This record gives sequence, structure tokens and C-alpha cells, in this order.
Amino acid sequence: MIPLHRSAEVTAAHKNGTPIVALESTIITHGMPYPQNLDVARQVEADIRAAGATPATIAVINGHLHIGLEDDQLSALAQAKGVAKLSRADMAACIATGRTGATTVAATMIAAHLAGIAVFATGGIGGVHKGAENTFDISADLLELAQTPVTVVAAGAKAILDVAKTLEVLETQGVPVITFGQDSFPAFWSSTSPLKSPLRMDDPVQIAAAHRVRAELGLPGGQLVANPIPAAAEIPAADLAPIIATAQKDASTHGITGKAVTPYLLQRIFELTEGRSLTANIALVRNNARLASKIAAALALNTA
Ligand code: PSU
Ligand code: MN
Repeated sequence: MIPLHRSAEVTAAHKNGTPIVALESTIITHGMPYPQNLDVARQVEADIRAAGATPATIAVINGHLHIGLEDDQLSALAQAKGVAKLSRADMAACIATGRTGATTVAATMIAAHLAGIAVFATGGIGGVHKGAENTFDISADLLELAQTPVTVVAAGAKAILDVAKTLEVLETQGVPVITFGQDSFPAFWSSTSPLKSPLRMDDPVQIAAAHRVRAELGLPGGQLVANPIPAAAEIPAADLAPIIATAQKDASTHGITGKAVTPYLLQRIFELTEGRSLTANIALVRNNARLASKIAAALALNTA
């Protein structure tokens, strides 16, 4: 099996059976600008430690699969240029050729599962893009949730996606979509959407129990936990709609396709909101890290 390079604190947490929360690295390299990306990555790790769990930021560095980064590695990754964006399709090639790549939700789930980590916190998952009936642009994140047993805590799906179609694909793929503490499915920058969440739970212990029961039933795949952005940090959907429309128009004018679509839209929305989208993004990722820590703690208790 391919060697896993665990950070010192992840190695210790494994030995002690204490909770671990995986974190992706694409959000650092492709989701936010430097230096805010590094500040946020450090802050989210600190939030997880403060909640009594251990953070494991995942990335491929010079062909090595890292489960948990030391601070110098995190800092280098946040500033590196030309880092590959790795989804399920890209991971093996990146490792085989000794390159450096940041893991998306899909690739982070694969690596976390290999490393025995069951809970993962991020900002938003990839989904079905608007216009997917023409472009077929559906994130591999959705199919990963159907096959890899990791519980992913996100703030719902971004309004740059077709959220209704995203929920349909998740349902078809048999992925439980559990919204934490409310009936409405959250829309990333906004705490609510017009869509009802398929499932709701109000207690992280129940979410951990559902994770375990899925495995006991012999069902493959994970769970998507949708955690609404804290109300104080949200951007109303009505404010964002015209901005998203502009960003999407710009993407098509510039011929942006494939893997470049999500990073382009995020960057454009950051510019058009004069940084407000990033402030909201930071608040929701931190909120997700805290909930993921509670779920990981509940799972660790039951498996100890
Ligand atoms: N959502 C964000 N920031 C991000 C991403 C999503 O708010 O950086 C990244 C995640 O890594 C996610 C990926 O897995 O984009 C989805 O990309 P695609 O749509 O190309 O599958
Ligand atoms: Mn895509």
C-alpha cells in the first residue's frame, strides 16, 4: 500500500484513539487568495484543536500523500504556484509522477478513508453546475460521497451550482443529506434556501450514530452534513444572485471550462463582493470545523 505521511499530531491522535478531523487543501490553493488562505487554514486547525480534536489537512507534496501538514508545509502550500487540483481522477497520476497537488472533497475523502479518518470538514462541496444539461459538469464529489465512508460537513451547496439538481443526484446516489438544526437546506453564503433538506438532525451524536449504522447495514459511501452559516455572517441570497449571474456570464465569455470553473467563479465573486464572500466563507468553514469535531468526538467514544 502507498505510504501515508502522517504529521506528528495525527500520529499521536491515532495512537491515543482521540478524534481526528480531515481538512481539504484545494480550498487553500484554489479557493482563497494568499495570505488569507494561510490564516484561515491555521485558524481552522486551531478551532479543531480547541474543540478537543486533531486536524489532518490532506495534500500530495512531491508525490507523497500527507495526512496532516506541519506548519512549514502548510505555509509553503498556501504560497505555491501551479499546484494541481486533485480529484479522484488525478490523485494516482500526481503521486506516481512525484508532483504536488491539493485535494478536493473527493480526493480528501479517499485519503481520509485510507488513513482511518471518518469525519471531514470543508466549506462547500462540488455539485451539479448550472447548465449541466448542456455541459455535463457534475462534480466527482457527489459520486465520492456515494462510495467512500466519510462524513463530510459542509455549509450546503453554493449558489453557483444548481442546488436542486445537486440534491437530486445525491438522492439518486443514495447519499444521506442531513441538515444540522433546521429544515431548510443551507446555501453556503446564505443560511437558508427555498429547498427543504432531505434529512435533519439536531445532535452531533445522532449524526455519528447514523454514520455507524450505515456501515453496519453494509452500505457503502458517506454522509453529507449541511451546516448553516452563522446568521451574523451570511450574505442574503438576493444580494448574491446578480453577482453570481455576472460571474457566470464572465466565465462563459472567457471560455472557462472543466476544473477551472469553480476556482474562477469563487475568485470572481470575491472581486465582485469586494471580499465579503471571503469573510462569509471563513465564518462558515470555522463553524463546520467545530461541528465536525463534535461528530468525530462522538464517533471516537463509540469505537474506543
Ligand atoms: N467550494 C468552496 N471552495 C472550494 C471548493 C468548493 O467554497 O475551494 C473546491 C473543493 O475542493 C471542491 C471542489 O471539492 O472545489 C469542487 O470542484 P469541481 O466542481 O471541479 O469538482
Ligand atoms: Mn466540474
